[in-house]
Amino acid sequence: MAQGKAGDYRILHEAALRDYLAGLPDIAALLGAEPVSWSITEVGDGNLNLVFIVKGDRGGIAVKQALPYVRLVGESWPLPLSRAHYEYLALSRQAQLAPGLVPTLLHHNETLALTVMELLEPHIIMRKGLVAGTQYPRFVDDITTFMARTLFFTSDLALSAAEKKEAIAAFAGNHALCKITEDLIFTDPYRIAVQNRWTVPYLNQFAASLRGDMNLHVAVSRLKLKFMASPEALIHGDLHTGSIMVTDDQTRVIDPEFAFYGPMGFDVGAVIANLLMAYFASAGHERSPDERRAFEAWVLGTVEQVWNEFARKFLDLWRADARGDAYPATLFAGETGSARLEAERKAYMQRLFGDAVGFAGAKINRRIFGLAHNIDFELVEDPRKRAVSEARSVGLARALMVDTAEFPDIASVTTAARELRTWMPEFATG
Ligand code: SR1
Ligand code: MG
Repeated sequence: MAQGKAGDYRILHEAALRDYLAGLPDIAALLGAEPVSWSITEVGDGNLNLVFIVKGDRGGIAVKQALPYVRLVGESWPLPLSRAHYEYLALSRQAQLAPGLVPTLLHHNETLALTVMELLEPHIIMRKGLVAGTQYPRFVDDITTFMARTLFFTSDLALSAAEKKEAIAAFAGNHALCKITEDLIFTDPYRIAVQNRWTVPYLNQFAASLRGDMNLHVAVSRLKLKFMASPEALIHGDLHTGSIMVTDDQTRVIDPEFAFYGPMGFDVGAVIANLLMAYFASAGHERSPDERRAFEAWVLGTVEQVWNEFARKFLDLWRADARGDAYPATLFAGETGSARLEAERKAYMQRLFGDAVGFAGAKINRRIFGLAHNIDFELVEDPRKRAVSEARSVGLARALMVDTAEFPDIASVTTAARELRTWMPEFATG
């Protein structure tokens, strides 16, 4: 890891980046030929950072540099460069715990807030594939391995109390990124906020409902508190389908700059929410009725398998690898003890499921009424059509958040989604 003097940070545009990389022998060797022949393209389409793809005649790399502000908004919204440090730390830990499921780290410079990683090619951002109606056969197995292993092995079920507290402390400084989540997901969509936007005029009434619905305000505030005050495990913190790169047979989780010790259900709920949004948005992308039925069935099947496989893998790890200080084995000796512990494991998973369901609802609403939207909906050009998909999603989101207990299992979530798929809001029929 390279370090310079604090204050030496500068934004590396093409020429400066070329010089910088040319000074890194391992990276230069990987790219090959003369630095002057390398192609350098800025491809970042996320909300925060610069991302470059650099290619030489031998190979390619991806370079990510944090900007001192939110890219989506501009310099008026400063953001600490330290997020690059937390992203590097999280990626390093995830690489140990879920090998092959995150990009390989090649170089990190703390001062420049810059990380060089393997170039993921021909991977694409999963969200783009879902918009196109592509099914990903490896996704369930890979994402559930990633979540089960990164969440289990950083929790009190696997770590000693001392290790766990040290780990919490190592990420505690990433609070500016947590604050973004606290504001943009758990607060702004439910109040008047300048950065909010939605599909006007169709969703005006829906936005007003979000602001006036006290049951929803209680639900989202409970979720916010859970997010702020539940350091259960090292969570990715932004595990949407834009943070996942895929091919037919590979999955890589990227961009953990929002990582901190938080509630496990936030990551699981993020994956479920983004699949549900892909499902509802699908109607807006079909060129003829029912054209995407097979894709939509795959998405809902995937939602079910994501939870079921995650829960199975997490429980298997708990049964086999519980070296942490929680649930001491000495308290659960003998047949009675092990039966009781097994029942407790199931109860734990049920609570985690409830958290994931609630967080999934909050993740949906933020993409429809908050600052940062997603292309699942945004690429539906006809605003009325887009609003229909969004309104169906919002209907499910409210139920997931307010009536969480009415969703005892993942099948009840997909059943509700399927029912809403044919619901027509008044603005669409009037
Ligand atoms: C101002 S940042 C907006 C969003 O982009 C990131 O991907 C996170 O989801 C964040 O909430
Ligand atoms: Mg990101």
